[in-house]
Amino acid sequence: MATALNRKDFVSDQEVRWCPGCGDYAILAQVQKTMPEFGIEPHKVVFISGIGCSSRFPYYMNTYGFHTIHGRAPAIATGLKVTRPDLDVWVVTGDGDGLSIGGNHLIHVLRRNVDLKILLFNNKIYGLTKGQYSPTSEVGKVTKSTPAGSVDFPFNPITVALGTHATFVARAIDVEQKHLGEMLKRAHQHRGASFLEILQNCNIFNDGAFNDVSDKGIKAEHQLVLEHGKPLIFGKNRDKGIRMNGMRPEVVVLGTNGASEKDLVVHDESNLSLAFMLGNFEPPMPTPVGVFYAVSRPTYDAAMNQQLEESQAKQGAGSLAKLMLKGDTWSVS
Ligand SMILES: Cc1ncc(C[n+]2csc(CCOP(=O)(O)OP(=O)(O)O)c2C)c(N)n1
Ligand code: SF4
Repeated sequence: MATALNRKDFVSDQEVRWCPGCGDYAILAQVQKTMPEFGIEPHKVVFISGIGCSSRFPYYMNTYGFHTIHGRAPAIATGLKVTRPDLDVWVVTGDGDGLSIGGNHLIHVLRRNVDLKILLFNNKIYGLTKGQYSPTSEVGKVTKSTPAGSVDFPFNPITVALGTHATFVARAIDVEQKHLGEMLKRAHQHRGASFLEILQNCNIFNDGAFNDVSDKGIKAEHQLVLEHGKPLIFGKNRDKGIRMNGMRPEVVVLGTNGASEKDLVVHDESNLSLAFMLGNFEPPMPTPVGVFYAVSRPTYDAAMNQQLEESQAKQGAGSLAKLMLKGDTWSVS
């Protein structure tokens, strides 16, 4: 009988080189802790990243991995998954890597529904290049590259993913270890492109960007944990909820002004309109975490391999040499 895997099986011998206190450590620790539960041996797992602090992730996993080019991890991961569907392929990217230089690649990998698990570490800043504003930084962000404040309107990773009709879209927080573990499991269970945004603290260049949802003292008042089939309730005393006022969501305090639990919106992971509504929540609305949207659709890799098999069954195995020499050929001297 095979021995059960444990966390150590996924820890590499590389020295971890992130700044002390970086949120990336917590994410790494949780991935290494959760991975053994999937029952997949490390040599069947591949982590593929682009460029950024977050993209150093593959070095620290005792799995196969590629540290590839800026923003292009989705393209490389697609090629690998299509040719080796037996592998468990993960993509690790940052908000700059995934939404700026790699924005095009990210939206298409989600639209195609390639069976990849995509972890986007969102620290709302470029960490590796020393703190320039990123596509998720808020308007007015003062950085070395925007001394008078950024005038860019930011991207929202969740609604970007939903806009591609991605089949699994979720959000977790670096320091919420148990919840992050649950989200990693859900992302892994899903067949198709799973998109998990992880709010990550860059304590050097953007410290406290997510304090409202991660600070122990106040988070309960600002965090809305999404659970399928359950009403949208939050607050330290679980006394607040989300109710529709016509087409607009509003926060109500249960037990006041006639508001009761039965008036609240019930979360439904298969409802794209609801997912968009929740994805657009910004303070003073609570920040949703959990699975916004999860539906099933054929995957690109499976469809492509099926098409190849059918073509081969009809026409026999192909020959690249014959294909190259088909039609007019000429020699260049
Ligand atoms: C083609 C190219 N353009 C720009 C850069 C510079 N660069 C390296 S990482 C990075 C952004 C990283 O930010 P993010 O993805 O948010 O990752 P973090 O470092 O915050 O984890 C940039 C612009 C590069 N390496 N290559
Ligand atoms: S610069 Fe920020 S994101 Fe990069 S390792 Fe340091 S704390 Fe982490």
